[in-house]
This record gives sequence, structure tokens and C-alpha cells, in this order.
Amino acid sequence: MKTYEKYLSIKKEVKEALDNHQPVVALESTIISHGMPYPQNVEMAKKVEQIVRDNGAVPATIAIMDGKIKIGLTDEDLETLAKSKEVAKVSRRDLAKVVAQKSLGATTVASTMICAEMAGIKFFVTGGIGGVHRGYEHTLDVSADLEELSQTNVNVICAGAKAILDLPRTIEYLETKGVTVVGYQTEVLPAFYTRTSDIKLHHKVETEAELAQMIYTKDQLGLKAGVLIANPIPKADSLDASYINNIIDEAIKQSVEDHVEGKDVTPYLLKKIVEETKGKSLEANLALVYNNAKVGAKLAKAYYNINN
Ligand code: PSU
Ligand code: MN
Repeated sequence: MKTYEKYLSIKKEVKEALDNHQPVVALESTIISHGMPYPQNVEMAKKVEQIVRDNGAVPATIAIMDGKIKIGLTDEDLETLAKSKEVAKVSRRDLAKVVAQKSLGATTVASTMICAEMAGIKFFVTGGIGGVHRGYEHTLDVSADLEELSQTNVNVICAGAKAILDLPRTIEYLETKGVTVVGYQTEVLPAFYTRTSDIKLHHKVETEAELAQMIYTKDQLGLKAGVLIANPIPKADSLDASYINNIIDEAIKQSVEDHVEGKDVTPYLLKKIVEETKGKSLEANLALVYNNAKVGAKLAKAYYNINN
């Protein structure tokens, strides 16, 4: 038995699926607590689980509660995370403290990857990852998500990265760290609210089966890292690039004026953007998460078809 197992509390349904080599998809909880307003956040959390189910996998939302790393939450847990003002944003550096103190914590991309790997989950669906922040030359603000992708064996499905980040440098960083970034039916990095950017990717797949084969081979080769899958927001839900980029630029300016730093930067910008777009960015955010859930569940299924 691994020493961390006593800290894991795995929901029965998830445990059974894992034991039977059936597809499981992890979901993060910072997107609920710090990424969206209430009550849309809890509606999203429930709906995304349903979409994972509808596409043939078992969902496992991850959070820290009562000194345990919970793998798979109840609707009541989701409600608590969505409503509470006391929930900590937990990245790698915060994980041990929040577990030890038995406080309530929501996991970011980095810590969700860590916890998913402990539980034996290989696929993880989210909206957007953290990255190299604009102005990093002054702040050195680089999300721990990038480092995690380079060392933890969990494959992450996202809609690219937001233009709140420095996208070219985010991709450079991932390249340096040896992280495979794959465009799902796209040759360029999607920029979250929009389907494209001017950053060309080196790998593109058309199907989940092709992607599953690539990940299976990575595992067989013993390469330890997450593959980052970039799935563009559906056309019908995407926002006009110049419209949203102006709003993002303005939000970043405000964050500098307000001296926002560290872990507060991303939640601050997300909130500002929702306000300034009068909820349009939130609608887009919901749509892309649902779209990622579909691809993630199908990918997990395709992967286990190779194995079984
Ligand atoms: N991007 C989003 N929504 C989010 C986040 C990022 O569009 O909710 C969250 C994720 O949990 C991600 C974290 O892992 O923010 C990154 O925070 P930071 O930049 O402080 O590493
Ligand atoms: Mn940061």
C-alpha cells in the first residue's frame, strides 16, 4: 500500500470503474470555486459530469475535504464548493497544508493532476490551463500547471489557454519541458474564447482513437508527462477575437493598478471579464467545458478499448 492511499477517499462508482479498467475522467474544482460565479458554477459542475456519463465514462470531480483527497463528489459536495467563501485554491504547494489542516480546498489543474494520478486516473477535462502570464519578465508568474504537465502522467483536455496569458511563451515553456501539445482537429493553438491563434502546433489528430493510440504509446514507452490536448471552442459559441481581446487587455491593466498578485491573478481576471462581457464570456466558458467533456470521455473510452 502506498503511503498516500489513506488520504484518498474514492467514491464507490469511481473505484469500481478503476478496478474494472473502465474509463474514468477527472474534473477539477477550482473552476467551480474560483473560476465561475454561483449558481452557474454548480450547474456547470453537474452538467459536465452528466456529459462525461453520456459519452461512456465515469466522472470524478476532485477536491480536498475533511483531511481527505476526495475523488468523486456528491451533489452536496459540489454545492458546498460552489457556495463557500472559505474554500482555498489549492495548487501543488498548498496540497499538504490543506489536507493536514482538514480545511476545504479546490484543486487547480496542477493539483488535480497529482490527485488523479494517485487514484490511477489517466484523463482530466477542464476549461483552460494556467500558463506564463503576460508581464512575466517583471513578476516571474508562471503557473505551476505547466511544470505539472511535464512530470505527472495525466492527460489534460482543454480549450487552449486564454489570452490573459502570454501564449507564445506558454507554448515555449511546454516545449522546453517536453510536454506534447496536440491539436484536436486544429493546426493552431485555440485561445479559449476563440478557435484560433497564430501559434502553430506540431501535432494534430482528427479522432479520439488516434489520440488514444498516441497516449498508449507514450505510456508503453515509459515517458512520464501529461499530453495536453487542445480542443477549440465550438464555432457557434466562440467570441469575436478583437472584442474579447480588448476586454482582456483592459482587465490586465486593472489588475496591475489594483496590485493583484500570485494566485489571485487568474480568478481576478476571470471575474472582471465576466463582468465586462455581461456574462458572454461565461456562456462561452460553459460551452467549451462541455465540448471538452465530450472529447475527454470519448478519448478515455478509446484508450481502454486498446487495453481491453
Ligand atoms: N483558467 C480558466 N478557469 C480557471 C482556471 C484557469 O479559464 O478556473 C484555474 C485552473 O484551476 C487553473 C488555475 O489550474 O486557474 C491556474 O491558476 P494559476 O494561474 O494561479 O496557476
Ligand atoms: Mn501564478
